[in-house]
Amino acid sequence: MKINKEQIHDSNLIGITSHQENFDFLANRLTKNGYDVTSLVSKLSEFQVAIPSWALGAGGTRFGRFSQFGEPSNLTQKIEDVGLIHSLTQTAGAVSLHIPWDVPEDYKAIKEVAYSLDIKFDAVNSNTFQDQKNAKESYKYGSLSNVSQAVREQAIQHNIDVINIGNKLGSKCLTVWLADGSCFPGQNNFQTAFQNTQNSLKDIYKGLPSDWKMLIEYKPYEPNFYSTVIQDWGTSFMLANECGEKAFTLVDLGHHLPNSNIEQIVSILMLKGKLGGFHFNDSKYGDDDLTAGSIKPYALFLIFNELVYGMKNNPQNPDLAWMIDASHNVKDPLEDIIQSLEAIQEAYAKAMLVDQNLLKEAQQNNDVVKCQEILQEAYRTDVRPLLEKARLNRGGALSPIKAYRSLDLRNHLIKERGRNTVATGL
Ligand code: RM4
Ligand code: MN
Ligand code: MN
Repeated sequence: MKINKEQIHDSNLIGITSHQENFDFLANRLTKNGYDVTSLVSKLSEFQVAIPSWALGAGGTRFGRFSQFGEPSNLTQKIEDVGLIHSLTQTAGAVSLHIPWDVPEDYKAIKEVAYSLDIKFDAVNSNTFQDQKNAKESYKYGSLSNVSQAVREQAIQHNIDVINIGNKLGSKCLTVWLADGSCFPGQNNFQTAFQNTQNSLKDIYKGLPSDWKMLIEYKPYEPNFYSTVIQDWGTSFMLANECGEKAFTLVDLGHHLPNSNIEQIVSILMLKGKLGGFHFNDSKYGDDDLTAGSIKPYALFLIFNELVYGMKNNPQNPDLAWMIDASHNVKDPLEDIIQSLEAIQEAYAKAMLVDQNLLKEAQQNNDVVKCQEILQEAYRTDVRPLLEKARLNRGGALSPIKAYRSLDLRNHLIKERGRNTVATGL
């Protein structure tokens, strides 16, 4: 299912006057304070975030899963869902595939669907945390770290296969997240598990095309509850360094122990030129995969403050692969993703308002109060009219959620696909 520009345009009519008033008010104020509003808006328009192919259906927990109805039941439909989100938000111009959940059957056809919707193929993700159909070896006791060479070889080969699939689609990046670890003390030899992982990653790295990147994602626990081989940014950073200059660390916001200072991690990785990618979500306790900005919006802003600083001051760091990595147990997945995109753009816009020169001066003078004032002045600014303008300029919706609802898109999807369809994913 597709929506056209006219439908979006019509849905914008209701709010357009008050948008213009709000925008003029904010733009005047910002211009008076020395900001280049046109450039802020165009930076927001350029900022695109990939949607993971596994987040378009309902997510479940180990206690069960409740369908959201009308879910995409094949890759084409998943890309069409990303297309819907992108038409409304103009911020989701890429999809990130998880293999083997989403192996294309007909590459040419899939590419055509994606291009017709202005969707690119971002990082491809390997999966060695589940056993694959008809696989010879099992990942029950780990994949790249496994004590068995045969298991490690199968997992390495899977990653190479994923690179080949990505290559056919125009992707330039492989993301590796491992569930490997142990549930009980003594189950694993930490050093052996680490060394096996390092060697396996190096083997995968050898298969990486020259213009590709490899992103190594860390996570402290789950599904293993005693130890995880790639448990934190330091471990990922070490492994990326061992692999080489095309390997980087990927930060998933939900993959930290409570109260970790993620903005500091982001900052130092960028200084070292090793931050490669980002998975957005929010959490209260663990890897909750909730809507970005729904629980700790100030933390998201502080993270973006470091990202904006790094993108300006750290040319040694590559362009980042941005992705939403969320799961939707109780919300319509498309609405949830739209809310995440809004929160991401909002945090980005606010971070761009931080007066870096003034902040530096206040830091030099150890003026702690002033430092806080500068950050909070930016954070407290209602930047939503800038986001609206960025969307309108590209033919998107003034309010993507309102448009999604007024166009009754979920019911159209249910009519088209049926009620009890189930998307592949977790
Ligand atoms: C993991 C991790 C990975 C994602 C899987 C589905 O917790 O966040 O990025 O691919 O979940
Ligand atoms: Mn992730
Ligand atoms: Mn996760």
